[in-house]
Amino acid sequence: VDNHRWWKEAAVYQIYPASFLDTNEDGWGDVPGITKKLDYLKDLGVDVIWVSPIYKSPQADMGYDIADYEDIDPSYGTLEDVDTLIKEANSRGMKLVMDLVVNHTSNEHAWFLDSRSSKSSPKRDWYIWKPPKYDADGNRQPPNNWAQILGEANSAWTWDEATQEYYLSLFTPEQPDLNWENPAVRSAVHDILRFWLDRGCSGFRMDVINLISKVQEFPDAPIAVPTHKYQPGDKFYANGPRLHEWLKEIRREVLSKYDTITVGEMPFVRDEDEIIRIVGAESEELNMIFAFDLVDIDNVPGDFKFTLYDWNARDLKRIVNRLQRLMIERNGWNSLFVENHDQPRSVSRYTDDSDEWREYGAKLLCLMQTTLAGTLYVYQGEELGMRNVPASWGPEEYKDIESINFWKKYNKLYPNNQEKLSLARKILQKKARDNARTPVQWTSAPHAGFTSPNSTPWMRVNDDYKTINAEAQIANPQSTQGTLSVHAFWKRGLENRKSHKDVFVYGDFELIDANDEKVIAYRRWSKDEAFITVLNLSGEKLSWEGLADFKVRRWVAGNYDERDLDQHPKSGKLELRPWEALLGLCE
Ligand code: TEU
Ligand code: CA
Repeated sequence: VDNHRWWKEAAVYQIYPASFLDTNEDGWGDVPGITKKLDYLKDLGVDVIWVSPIYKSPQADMGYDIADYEDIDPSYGTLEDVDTLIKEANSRGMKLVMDLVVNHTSNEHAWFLDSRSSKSSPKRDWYIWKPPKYDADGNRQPPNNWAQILGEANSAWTWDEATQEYYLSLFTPEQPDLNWENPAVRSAVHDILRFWLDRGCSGFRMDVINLISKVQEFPDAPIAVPTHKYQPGDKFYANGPRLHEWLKEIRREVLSKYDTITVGEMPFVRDEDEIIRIVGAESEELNMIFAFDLVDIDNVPGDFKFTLYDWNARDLKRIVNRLQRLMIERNGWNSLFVENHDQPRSVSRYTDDSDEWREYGAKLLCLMQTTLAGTLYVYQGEELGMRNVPASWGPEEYKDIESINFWKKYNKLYPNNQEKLSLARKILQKKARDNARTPVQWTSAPHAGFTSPNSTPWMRVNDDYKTINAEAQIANPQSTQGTLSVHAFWKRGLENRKSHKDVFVYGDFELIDANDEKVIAYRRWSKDEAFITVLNLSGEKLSWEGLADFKVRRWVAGNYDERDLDQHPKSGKLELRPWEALLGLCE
């Protein structure tokens, strides 16, 4: 059987439009800004562009709260601007993927306005309404104890004064969950897909698509975090009873009639059988999912997100191995990503983002991703090695509703407790989604060239833009130390991945020296050739014995001086420098 698919080989680039490029001087990125950078993306080696939501939205959650699925928010431009973007992308051989957010709508969507207008509204049943419960003291309580995802301390249910019922709002009160049990809702969703596919878009990233089917008894969640009244309820809403039925329905009714790429964002799911049901070669559901294993690596297991967990290279290796085997042994497919708009910057999270080591860390992560199996997703600025916001920034610089809620929660729980509040600041600087949302650093001009010098960006530009920006990295692809700029390294990495796709996209995978605590190394091979990737995931010099059983013909890439690649031994013991990354062609 031919298992080759264009969407497996594609390099996808994620755009977070508000922070990408502003062309009309309002400090907010826009669709014409994306069109303007198409040549930049093409040159980098991008095949598919996924744009985070640009639909009409009150922006309670930066567009993940949609008020009209078939129109563009004026802050981003117009439908005609999107038509132009699609046309210009297509003419360069690139495709556009839209973000489909249909687990919930905005509370300002016409459907919800109608639904909340009265209990007898024909749209009442489009959302999830429940009467209150009463505790022993006669106080009104939500129908169950589920916590809100973007406001850990709050209930997932929002009280509606007018009709005296609660509605389910897993993320924020501004994002009421749709009732997928209702066939009219599902067919309205199908219409949205058709609308965009007919306009020329090539597929969808489906926001939290595994949360659409809820256990209909809506039971209380077990107590996982005893200090909190409301608890993580994912057991009852992630990968629920009818998920597969509804994904198959989308495929049958809509996707099967087009040539698309589909990726389902799927938090909480770990079970391999469950994943294979969705992305297995025989499955009629989705092409691939975003699994959260790698980006959840620093969360205390079972606890909320804003916790700090001390992980190590072995944890990372276990995850990589598991996800690679899932594709190869079980004939599934997956995505590769370490960044997106919900995650801190990868160079800060997995490596060392100090001035001394940042470039090495960013290139190590690039070498890892460009040599693993899976459809590769690069997040804007990742190709420049952009890093988290500086520790000196105060909480007022954080714009994300989730960060704001978290800061509020700490201030309520621990008022004036300097120790706790400085812990909260530290957690924000490490985990907040804002870390990935600062404007893209294009140049060393004021506001990093994201907007004109006289306008004010909606979010503060990272202080480091004078040294870290696209213009500088493109002007000097190779330093006098013989190292490539992060941008040049990515460009070559993507090129190399494509020209050896039988190995890097379709080839086999095997960990080398699986028990080493600091080095992650693996072999990838096709019937014609084999490569070995060696990554020192530590800031220490190491002597690595893992090469004992291999013979390297030639070292082809590395994140130190590439003029010295020859100096590395071709077998036996390998001396690795801090954060060193090497790619070798095997004998
Ligand atoms: O995210 C869903 C999700 O569960 C997480 O990525 C979540 O944002 C994170 O764990 C919180 O720290 C998607 C979108 O990517 C995100 O931007 C939206 O806020 C969310 O859905 C609701 O639409
Ligand atoms: Ca703008």
